[in-house]
Amino acid sequence: MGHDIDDQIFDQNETLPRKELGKLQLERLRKIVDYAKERVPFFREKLAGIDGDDLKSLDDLRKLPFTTKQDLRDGYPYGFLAIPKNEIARIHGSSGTTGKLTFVPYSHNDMRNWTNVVSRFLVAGGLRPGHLVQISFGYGLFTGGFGLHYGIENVGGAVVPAASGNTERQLSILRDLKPDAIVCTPSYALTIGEAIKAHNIPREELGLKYGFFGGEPWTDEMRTRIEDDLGIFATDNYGLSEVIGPGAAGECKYRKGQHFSEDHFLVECLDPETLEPVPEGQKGELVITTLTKEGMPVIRYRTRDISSLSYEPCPCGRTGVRMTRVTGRSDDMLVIRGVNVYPTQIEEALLRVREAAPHYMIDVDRPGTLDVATVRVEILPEMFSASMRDMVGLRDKISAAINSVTGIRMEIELVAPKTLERFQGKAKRVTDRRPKAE
Ligand code: DLL
Repeated sequence: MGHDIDDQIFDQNETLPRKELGKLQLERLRKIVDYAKERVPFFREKLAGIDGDDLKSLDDLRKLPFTTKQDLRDGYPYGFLAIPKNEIARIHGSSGTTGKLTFVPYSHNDMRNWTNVVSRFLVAGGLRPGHLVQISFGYGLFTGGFGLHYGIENVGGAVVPAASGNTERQLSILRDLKPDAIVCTPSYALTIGEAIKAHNIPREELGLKYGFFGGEPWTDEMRTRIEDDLGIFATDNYGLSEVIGPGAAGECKYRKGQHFSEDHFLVECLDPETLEPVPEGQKGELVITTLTKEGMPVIRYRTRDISSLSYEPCPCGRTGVRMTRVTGRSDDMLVIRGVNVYPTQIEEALLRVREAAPHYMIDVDRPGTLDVATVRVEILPEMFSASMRDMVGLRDKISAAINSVTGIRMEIELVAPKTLERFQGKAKRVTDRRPKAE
């Protein structure tokens, strides 16, 4: 399906030769540093002694201090607002994984730029004028629904703002309106795929062609499953509210990483411990500087997202650096008996075992001195009446698959089909009951 997509490019900035891009970035970086200093007390203090003009090359970015989620929280509610209140066009918010809300104000220009960067990945992944798109993301403070909505309309597509939840109604919309594309989190796509199967709806009856998924980590194995279930070509897109929302980066049809919109977002990949750049292709934390944001600029924002960058040219002609799939947030990483494990690794392992459903939960305990990780996995309905021996065999198979991906043994608990929670937005799969370190 991806081969059918012609090589349309939405915005010529996507193909700027890297030298020119670098010039544009430096020019914008200088401006945003002065702008942020002038308008936001936090940056005035943090950037004391550095002016835009002091930045002679992009490497000088490393002289600038970081901004963290905690800094944004400390500035709640309006501490990072860089425009007069009556110039705000929209406010979104993010509660993050820990629950405390931060607000993100946009200027009218920010809204235009946001719409533009979302349009880029939509076109890159197959959206064309005239397509009908079902948006099954939440609409609200979450940036997913509104962000994609404006982008789709800007490309010339039409939107069914289904919002997330009420899976039965999602199916009616899919079946009756026959949208060309669907937008949601990968875990909700899995839930919808499961409902389609449960109703025995043939994929061909749906007419879906494309899926644009983002908002949470997922694996290539999960992509294959979703594509099979829905009969689509699926692309990944990345972003975070503090920076803009969806649109920071997205895949093209070659799906060899997500192209960053580097004319708007300057991205670094740093070792989270030393905060020094990691070599190209190696994993590190993405750190993003907004180059054009007016409402709430951020400088060297520590995303906590672990990925790697590739500057290799891409056959699509886009020159924006590509990030690999986010393995997970550094704060989602579990350290189990000293080994680092991401929930996506469990997903990858489970999707290799045909008889297991990709629905799982991870519980971590420390009953004595050692960590015990238990993965609860649903079996497929057709396995439900299998013999004890088959069940034991399946448990061993899952355990071996997890061991080969993560390098550690986990307890496997098989549970009946459709008993684990289904997600409509971002999945929450980990319960860590270990005592917190002091
Ligand atoms: O999730 C923005 C978004 C919405 C992106 C819809 C794409 C589609 P937040 O709610 O602030 O914003 O959450 C941001 O979600 O730091 C990542 O940890 C994670 N995330 C977002 N997209 C991806 C992705 C939106 N494609 C946080 N792959 C980020 C992996 C993702 N993780």
